Amino acid sequence: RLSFDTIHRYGTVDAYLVDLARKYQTVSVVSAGKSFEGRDIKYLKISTTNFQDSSKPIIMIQSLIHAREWITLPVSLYAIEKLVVDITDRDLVDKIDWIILPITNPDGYEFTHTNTRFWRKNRSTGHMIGNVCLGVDLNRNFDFIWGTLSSNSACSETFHGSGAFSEPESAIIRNIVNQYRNRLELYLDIHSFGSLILYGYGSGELPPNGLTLNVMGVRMAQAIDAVKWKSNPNYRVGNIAMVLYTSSGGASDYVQAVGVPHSFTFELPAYRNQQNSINGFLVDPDFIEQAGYETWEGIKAGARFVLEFS
Ligand code: 0X9
Ligand code: ZN
Repeated sequence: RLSFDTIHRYGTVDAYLVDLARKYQTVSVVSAGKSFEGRDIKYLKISTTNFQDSSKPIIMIQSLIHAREWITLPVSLYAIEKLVVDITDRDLVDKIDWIILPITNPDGYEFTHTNTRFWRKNRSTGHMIGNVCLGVDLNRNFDFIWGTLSSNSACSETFHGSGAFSEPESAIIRNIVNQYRNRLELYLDIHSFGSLILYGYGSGELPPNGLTLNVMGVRMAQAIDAVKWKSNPNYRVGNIAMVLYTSSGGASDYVQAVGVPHSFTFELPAYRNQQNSINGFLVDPDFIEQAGYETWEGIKAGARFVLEFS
């Protein structure tokens, strides 16, 4: 078991995923490919039957596409715990197959521990101008109106790369989504911060089922709000461009556009210090387990919506 009193490093999480797959019959670990610097990007498949032969709906959860958003990691780890080790909602384990990818951007993530705490992008050096500015914003690198509402400058925090899927980390997500596209019913890309549940598209255009996405988003938000820390704001739900800002190349937009019916970006609550000033990406150790717990309530509400209406 991994504790919820600290944010674990890549190596610890990586070993934990392998260990779980060894111990539990319902779990298999998949090495989906390597990051720019050569770290293995692993995800778990969780199924009470044979994942490959199954026709159950799939829910996919991913975290840490942005390196500095540390609080998103325990959310994935908590979901794994509740689906594998400490099962309280049998139906969700029996009726749904789960894909959980805890560390989408391992190079950037390790860099936030060893060098620059607020690093956001990956660590790809392939697009440097002269010898400065590296890294691509993976959440601008997907093939959804790529390059139109993002930055072309390698020095920008929202640099979109040299082309859609120029980065191994985003190509890996594309491959997973394409492999399971016909069974994927819900995709959650977990970010921080802002207490938001967002649906497509980043252009401001709504998918045909936009109203359904709103209803589902509100259900998830209400489930979280019911158990959240009172000092944190309620979640707000809406279209990415309307609630936040416009963007292209987003992971959740790509997944929605290729036909996965329900795709969301979560923005977890911000960290606030005693004076209530916001330093959003920092992590309050007391909030780690709570973040896992309350977000799991939201994920469960989403899963129940899938079972009810899909
Ligand atoms: O800007 C982003 O990538 C996300 N916000 S964050 O503060 N975590 O960086 C929001 C992404 C939502 N946009 C799309 N999925 N298009
Ligand atoms: Zn983010």
